[in-house]
Amino acid sequence: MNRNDALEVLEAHLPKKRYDHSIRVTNTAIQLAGRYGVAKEQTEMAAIFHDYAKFRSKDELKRWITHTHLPKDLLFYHHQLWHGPVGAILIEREQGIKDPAIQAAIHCHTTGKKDMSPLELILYVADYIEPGRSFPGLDEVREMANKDLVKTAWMISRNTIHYLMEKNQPIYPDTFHAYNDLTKKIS
Ligand code: DGI
Ligand code: FE
Ligand code: FE
Ligand code: FE
Repeated sequence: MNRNDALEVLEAHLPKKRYDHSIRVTNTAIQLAGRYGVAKEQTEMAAIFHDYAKFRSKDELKRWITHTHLPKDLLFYHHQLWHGPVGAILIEREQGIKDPAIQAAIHCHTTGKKDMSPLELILYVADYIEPGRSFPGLDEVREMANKDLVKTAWMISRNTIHYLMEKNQPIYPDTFHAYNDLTKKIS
């Protein structure tokens, strides 16, 4: 599938604001891919479709988790965490995109995980720093994204855990696994 076909498909599945976010994430991810030597085509597809399942109903997302190989512990956490794992499955079933690297990046884009590949790191980072986002501390993260991809992802996982704890939110294990693994890897 080329970029234009992919965007046309995406547009049919997302409201305008989320579609525009996806385009900004895609442009950001492609820049990072150039900087860090990651394949452009895979990066582009992963970014375009990363929020593909974001507007499915809670019931539908729950059904996909229940009836596929997806980890059942997701159901004990916030439904906000479900669209990545389900999206990774739906792009194959509905759009015929069967690339494990793309699917894995979409799967973990919200939480991160242990041992993320460069493509996975790029999507995780691009989703957080895309130019439409603004919150305290983001400038520092954007600056680091030009220098060190692992350190940037570490900052994001740390900020995310901090933010969730401030809100007394439960934290999914993969979010901690990302933080612990990245902490070991930063010098
Ligand atoms: O889909 P997007 O809004 O573009 O971004 P996303 O998929 O990264 O989702 C971000 C939200 O997910 C943000 O509000 C923080 C939340 N989140 C990330 N990790 C966890 C989490 N929420 C809970 N409850 N637990 C987590 O581990
Ligand atoms: Fe998302
Ligand atoms: Fe994110
Ligand atoms: Fe997103």
